[in-house]
Amino acid sequence: MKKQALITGATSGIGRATALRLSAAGYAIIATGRRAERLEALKAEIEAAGGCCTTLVFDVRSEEEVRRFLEPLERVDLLVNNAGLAAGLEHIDRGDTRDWDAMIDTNVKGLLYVTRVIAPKMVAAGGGHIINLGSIAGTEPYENGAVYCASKHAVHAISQSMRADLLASGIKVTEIRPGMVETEFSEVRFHGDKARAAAVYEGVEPLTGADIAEAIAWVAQLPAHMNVNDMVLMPSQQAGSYYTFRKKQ
Ligand code: NDP
Ligand code: 8X3
Repeated sequence: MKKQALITGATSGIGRATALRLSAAGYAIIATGRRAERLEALKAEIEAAGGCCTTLVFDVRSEEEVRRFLEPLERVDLLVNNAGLAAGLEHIDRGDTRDWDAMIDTNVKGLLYVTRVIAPKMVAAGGGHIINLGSIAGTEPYENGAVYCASKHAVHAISQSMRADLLASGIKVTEIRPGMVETEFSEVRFHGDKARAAAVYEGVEPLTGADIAEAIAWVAQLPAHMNVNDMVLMPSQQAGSYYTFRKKQ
C-alpha cells in the first residue's frame, strides 16, 4: 500500500510542486486548497504520470471545514502544513487589520486546526511525519512585516513544541524555512499587483517551488532514526532577511 501524503495549499507554488514531487517518490497524494479547478488540474497531472491523487476543497481558516474534510481520512503518513500567505507590507500604524486576520487565521490557526485532526491519527498509527512551512521571517523580523513575521515566529515555536509533544509517539516534526521563493506569494502579498510582485525578484535568481519540494522529498525519505528538525533554504544571492545581492539588469 502506498504511503499517504496530505499537503495543504497544493493549488500553487511550493504546495503544488511538493504534491508532484512526492507523487513521483511513490506517495498517494491528498491535495487541499480553496481553488477546486486548480486541484482538478493537479490531480489530472499526477494521474497522467501514473500517480494517485485525492482532492479536498476547503478553507483551513474554518475549523468546521477542516474537521469535516480531514476527520474521515483513515491514514496520513506525511502531513505538509504548507497553506499560508503574506497579506500587505506596511508599517504597523498603517496595516489593514483584515490582512492581519487573514495571516494569523491561515498561517497559525489553520496549521493548528489541521494538525489537531491529523496528529491523533498518527499517534494511533504509531508514527508519522509532520513538515511545517515556516520562513526565515520566523527568526528574522523585518520592517513592514510585523504580522507575517509574527505568524512565522508562531510556526517556529509551534514546530519546536510539537516536536517535543510527539516525540514519544514516534512522529517526526520538521520545519522548512525558506527565504525568497518565486511563487504566487508576492502577488498575493500585494493583492494582485503583478509589477510590484515582480520587483521583489529583480536582479535575483530566487528559489522555486520545485527547489523546496526537493528538500521536502529528501527530508521525508530519511531513515526512521534520523530527522531534520529545522532546514533554512535561500537563494545563493540572499544571506537572510536583511541581505540580498541584486545584479544590475
Ligand atoms: P502561493 O501563494 O503560491 O501558495 C499558497 C498556497 O496556500 C495556495 O495553494 C493557497 O491555495 C493556499 N492557501 C492560502 N490560504 C488558504 C486557506 N485559507 N485555506 C486553504 N489553503 C490556503 O505561496 P507559496 O507556495 O510561496 O507559499 C506556501 C507556504 O510557504 C506559505 O506558508 C508561505 O508562508 C511559505 N513561504 C513562502 C516563501 C516564499 O518566498 N514564497 C518563503 C518562506 C515561506 P488556495 O488559494 O487555492 O486556497
Ligand atoms: C517569505 C519570505 O522574506 O517575504 O516567508 O518573509 S519573506
